[in-house]
Amino acid sequence: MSTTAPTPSPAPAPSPVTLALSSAPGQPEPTPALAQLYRGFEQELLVPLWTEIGDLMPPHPRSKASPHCWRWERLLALAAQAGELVPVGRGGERRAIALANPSLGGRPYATPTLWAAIQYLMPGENAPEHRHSQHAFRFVLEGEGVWTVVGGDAVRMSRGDFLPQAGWNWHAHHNAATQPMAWLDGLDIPFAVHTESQFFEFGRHQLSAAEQATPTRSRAERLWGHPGLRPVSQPEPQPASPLLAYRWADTDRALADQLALEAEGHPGTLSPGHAAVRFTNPTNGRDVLPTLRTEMHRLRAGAATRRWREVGSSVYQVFEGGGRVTVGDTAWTVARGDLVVVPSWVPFHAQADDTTGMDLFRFGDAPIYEALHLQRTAVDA
Ligand code: GTQ
Ligand code: FE2
Repeated sequence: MSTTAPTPSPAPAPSPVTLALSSAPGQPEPTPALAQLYRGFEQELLVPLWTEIGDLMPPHPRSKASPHCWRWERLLALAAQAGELVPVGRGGERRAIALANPSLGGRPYATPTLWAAIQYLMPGENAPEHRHSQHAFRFVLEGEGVWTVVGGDAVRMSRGDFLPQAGWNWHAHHNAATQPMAWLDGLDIPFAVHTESQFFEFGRHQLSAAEQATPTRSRAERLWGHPGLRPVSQPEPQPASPLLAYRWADTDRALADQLALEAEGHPGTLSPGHAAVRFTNPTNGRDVLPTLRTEMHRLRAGAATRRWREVGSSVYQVFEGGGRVTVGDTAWTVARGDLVVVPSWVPFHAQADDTTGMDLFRFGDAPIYEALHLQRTAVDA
């Protein structure tokens, strides 16, 4: 007969609700009767509004996230080390290293809604096929040689290219070059965590030879990548862009044209010396992904953005040039590749170097707020 030591009965769990008596304005004086009332609330798991209202209903958003800047040089060095030490394959899925906002408890969240990561693939490596409900994109700061295969369509990735990848599409990446390659991933992973809406499936371990091809132009670009021209066979609006690559040559020309038009005295720029374009879904003219807004901004040498704040958060990456970026009370001198996060309702301002100007890639969660009619913008200066 086996004997087991009697297990001591566990101590009663402390109530998750603890209410503090307060003598704040408008609050009753602490008395034994009031203390007893509050103990009654705790025991029944009840919380009165009057002790919480300042936190629950502030006059404007007060983000838990902090403004922060990550240096590309450091990210790239660590990603290269990971390339030597950590294999990429089924299970871990991706050699992606995420920015963790210093005020979000060490979770891999750049902001409360946005994931931003550097992904790194060694020559000849394959990141296995999978799909997830989270929406994603790649933005390429430098390098080439990786193809991302979305729904069997191999899409080249080169410097300055923007590659959206709507949720639930199968995707894999392979490096067909002799050099390692790094790029920026943006996803709505934290948003999906908070909304408890995640789905994920593993795909095949090996792509077919045809899918491992390295065409210059993807099928998606051949069908959808013609400015102002929609295939008549595709009349239905789609919730996310079917165009799988937005090439740097096109983005660059659009920005250069805005600044040239301004110099000739014509409208086009967002504010003096500040050109900006948004990546859009060619089937409906709206944001490229249902949850993510993505833009490229160009500041002429010495020019500055307006100072503005918005509901929702953003991540900026310096693509070229440099300058000074201010978020709330913090300012950084930034150079190519550096990343800055802007929490909700914290003012943003950028000023380009006098000699180089500055190109800034931006992504944010604005479509979520717009869909719910929660967006607000204030231009401070
Ligand atoms: O490349 O498929 O940074 O699924 C995070 C999740 C990249 C990807 C990330 C992902 C991917
Ligand atoms: Fe993925």
